[in-house]
Amino acid sequence: MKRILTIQDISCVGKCSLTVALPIISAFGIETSVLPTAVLSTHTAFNGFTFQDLTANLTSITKHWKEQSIDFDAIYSGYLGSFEQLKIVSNIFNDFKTDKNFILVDPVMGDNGKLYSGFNQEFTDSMAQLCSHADIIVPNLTEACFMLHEQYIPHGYDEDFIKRILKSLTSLGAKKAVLTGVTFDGVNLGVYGYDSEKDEYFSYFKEKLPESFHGTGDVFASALCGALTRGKSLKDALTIAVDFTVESIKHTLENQDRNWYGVDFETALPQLIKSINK
Ligand code: PXL
Repeated sequence: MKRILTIQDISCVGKCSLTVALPIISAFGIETSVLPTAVLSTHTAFNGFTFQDLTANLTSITKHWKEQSIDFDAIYSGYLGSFEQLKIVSNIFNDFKTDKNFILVDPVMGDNGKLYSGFNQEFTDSMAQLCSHADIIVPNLTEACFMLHEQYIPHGYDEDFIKRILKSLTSLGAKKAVLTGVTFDGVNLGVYGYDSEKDEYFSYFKEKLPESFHGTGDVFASALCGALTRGKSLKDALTIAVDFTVESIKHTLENQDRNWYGVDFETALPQLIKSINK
């Protein structure tokens, strides 16, 4: 069985980071190992969340894994809360990278032109450095613009702009970059990817749904990492991950009792499992 290591926080309530990555990667029939970086009562969009930093535990955990000769088919990092954690995760990449596995970095820092609570430009610069060690990075346009010191444009950009951003992202050092939340017409929303080794672009769009929700980036990145680990091509993996994210949002919109803080990805899991085994 394949094994993925995912490094991100536990937001106890909030349907994001580890509480999303674990079930989604497991649904792919992949063992999920976790390195929790912090425990928050909720994600940071709630008022008054608590935050217990786990930085001090990270190195002893990974040292033990080394002693036990544990390795991974992919390493996937998400939300990271401090400069020190970025440094430690970069060391973990060094220690656990092999020529058979890949590293996926989701530089979770913001959305809609704004950084999440606790982040600033200096942090996005350090995250850009972490991205240079990845095989594939999956920022949204906000995160990409902060990392590249580009003006964020909410809409009205064209394909040339997106292609330029993607090339700049791969110049940071990652071999492949995927931009999420791309829309040229406000009607269709999707992803645009670039493989710098093959000099190939990919895009995949679906009709934009009327509402957006927290945690969809984590749903997408977890599904993408799972699909790639199961051996899908980047193009097929992107299709699987976008379809799953859109299905999750659709189920959420159909749910009268939906909560505001996350998507009902759970209801879309059976379909995801079918799409992987097709
Ligand atoms: O969904 C990304 C995410 C992950 N972890 C924490 C967050 C967020 C987004 O706000 O606050 C703690």
